[in-house]
Amino acid sequence: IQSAGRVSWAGESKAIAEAWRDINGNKGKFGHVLLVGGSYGTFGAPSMSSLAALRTGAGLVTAGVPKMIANEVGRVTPELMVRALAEGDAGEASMANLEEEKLATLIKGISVLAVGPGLSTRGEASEFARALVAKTTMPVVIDADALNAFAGKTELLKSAAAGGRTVVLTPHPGEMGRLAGMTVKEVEADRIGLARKFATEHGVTLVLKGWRTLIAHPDGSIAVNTTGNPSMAKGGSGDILTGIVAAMIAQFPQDVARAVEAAVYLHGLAGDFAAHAMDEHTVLATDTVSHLSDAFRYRV
Ligand code: NPW
Ligand code: AMP
Ligand code: MG
Repeated sequence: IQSAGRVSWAGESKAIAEAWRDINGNKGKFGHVLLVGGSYGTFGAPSMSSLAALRTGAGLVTAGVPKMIANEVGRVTPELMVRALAEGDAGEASMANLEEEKLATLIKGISVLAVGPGLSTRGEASEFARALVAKTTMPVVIDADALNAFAGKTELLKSAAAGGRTVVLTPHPGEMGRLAGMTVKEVEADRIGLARKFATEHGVTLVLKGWRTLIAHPDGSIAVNTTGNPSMAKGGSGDILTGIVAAMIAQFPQDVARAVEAAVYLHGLAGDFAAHAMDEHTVLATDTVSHLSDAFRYRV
């Protein structure tokens, strides 16, 4: 780490989440997250992302998911609003959602977009993800299958970030490899170098997940996360991180770098509290959400 130039600890940014919420605040002041994802068979992913976004403090959260799974996703918690998306034959989001009027309705009032969890790569889903990112201008968090949609097409990410738009990518090493056209082994060989290069060349914030998740900013600065444990090496953990990242950006749009670092730190810390209260084997990703309160309250 020392040989890689200046790095900081993600935990230093947690202070951003320690201040009281504005006493005059209302739900309109804490941002409206739109979580777009899900497909037949993976309704859990957008459900978990949405739940995490609500538990992190976003004012409003809407899940935009294929019609076939909309009711199911809505049942994760009644606070969640749901928009049914037009779908293809295999229950995946289709290009029809990007017709001008439909898109305008979908993104009305939205302050942060998160796209990818459970989206699938079937039918038009990948084209839909790319076009959704291209046709919108609010801060965007790109995860899971929406990252796969940009594999070998990363110049589109660069265009999306041009002009200073906040673009946050949250790949695990497998997704990072697909994005950058490398093997997982090559990704792991120099995580700091790769993350910094990708973030600066594309003008994006890159969250390279795993043990000791890295957060690389467009200016080349890097933060290392120290929280998290193997109880989180289970399906759903990343989907939950996506919701936390989006909700932190929604609440702290003026300081995206610290918002993303704090999100990664809180996610891991909630996982640490869950593992302590339960057992590394038994913790589920949703248990991590249940321990977010402990993470927010924790003072170093
Ligand atoms: P291998 O096997 O080592 O070659 P995928 P996904 C690699 C949704 N989900 N270190 C590894 O490759 C997601 O949101 C839905 C090294 C592994 O086999 C997505 O939309 C759930 N390598 C979709 O499913 C719960 C690593 O990548 C491969 C690595 C697919 O996402 C589950 C797997 O990655 C899931 O979140 C690491 N740390 N991590 C639901 N309940 O609805 C991964 N790899 O093929 O991108 O599949 O991550 O499961
Ligand atoms: P995903 O593969 O998209 O579900 O993301 C997995 C999430 O769990 C990421 O935030 C990882 O950083 C975290 N995670 C997985 N395994 C570990 C581990 N062994 N130690 C710390 N964090 C982990
Ligand atoms: Mg994932």
